[in-house]
Amino acid sequence: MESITLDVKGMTCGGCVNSVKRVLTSIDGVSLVEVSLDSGKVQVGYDPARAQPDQFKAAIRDAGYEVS
Ligand code: 9UX
Repeated sequence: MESITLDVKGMTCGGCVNSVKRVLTSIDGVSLVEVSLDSGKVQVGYDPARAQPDQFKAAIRDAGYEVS
């Protein structure tokens, strides 16, 4: 498993955390999602043969949050 940590802006409550977790977990090849509401850090563990960080960023943006 590979892991990347993304900086996400715009999560303001537990519902936002759950939304981000849900969209990321639904991506094929993602095996771990940890979200910190306080820091905005989102750690994604994934199989690089099946998933790519660009997909994670697109999914987070589609859900309505900013990611750098
Ligand atoms: Mo909480 Mo986030 O009510 O879009 S779910 S602010």
